[in-house]
Amino acid sequence: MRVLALLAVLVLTACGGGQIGDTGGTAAKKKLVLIPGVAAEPFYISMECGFREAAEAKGYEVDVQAPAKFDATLQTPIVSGVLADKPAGVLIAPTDDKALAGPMRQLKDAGIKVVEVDTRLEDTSVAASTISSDNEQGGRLAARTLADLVGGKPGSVLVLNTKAGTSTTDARAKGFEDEITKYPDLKYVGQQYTDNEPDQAASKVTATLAANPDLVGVFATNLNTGEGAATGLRNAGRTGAVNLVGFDASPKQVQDLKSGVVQALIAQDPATIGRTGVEQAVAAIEGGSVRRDVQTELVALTKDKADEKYFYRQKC
Ligand code: T6T
Repeated sequence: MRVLALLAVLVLTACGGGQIGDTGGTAAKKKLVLIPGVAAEPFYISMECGFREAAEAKGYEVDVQAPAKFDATLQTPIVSGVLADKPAGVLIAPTDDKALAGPMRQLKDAGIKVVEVDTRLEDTSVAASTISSDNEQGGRLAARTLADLVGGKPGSVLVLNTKAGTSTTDARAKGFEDEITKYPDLKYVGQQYTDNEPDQAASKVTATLAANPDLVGVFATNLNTGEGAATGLRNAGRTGAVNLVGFDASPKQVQDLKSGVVQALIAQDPATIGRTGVEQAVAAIEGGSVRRDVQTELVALTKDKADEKYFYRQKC
């Protein structure tokens, strides 16, 4: 009896003090790591705010490690470093829907619960849960919003995309392309990739304007392309004449919306993506019920309808 009691004390001691479970001999830390797509960017900063708030409320230690650029070759070594640290869960926005599959599978194989936040892998067997906007629907909403703004005037329409292989922006472009065909007066001139660089977005807008003087609308599929497209229209002296619909709601994008350079923004809810990611990760770690897919809200903001609760943050 005494021996059993002593054993029970030893087991409890080994599992206590911020440790949980046992993954192959080493107890996992009661820790969650967030790996955003890129550092110091308002969409991911807002996500981080929701992540920190929810993780701390659940009593988990937190860490955030982001690549300096939205680039799979920079994000991959971060995933490998986190694997060595063995947290209980990782929330990650994979910057490429194929290239991150191997590194993320290594996390899963080590017993770490993986939750995708925002972007996702093509391979749906790695993550326990994915929290994201309905991006295809967001692209459709952008097309309808742009067509309404143009108001029946015939002309060309351009999509500025980021990098091929980014699940979210690829889905937005697809939704837009499908929907814009319903407006025969609008001639879709195709999508152009910008490598998620604002300068490239700016120069692609000015080049498209030179080749298509009848340009009446641009859909920029994310924050950087939107900020860059606004610069392009400014440089060409065509702000207001060409309707610009962006995705996301950074402080700069909101300022451009208010001053009439941007006509509409499709805003996401990154803080809720971060918060819900924590809830799903903790459920997976602690044996609760996990939802494989969770969709968060999207809303179209215009100058007259721009509630600040949708604006992204620069700091928590
Ligand atoms: O639009 C967001 C995010 O949803 C997308 O996956 C990548 O770009 C952003 O982070 C904005 O820059």
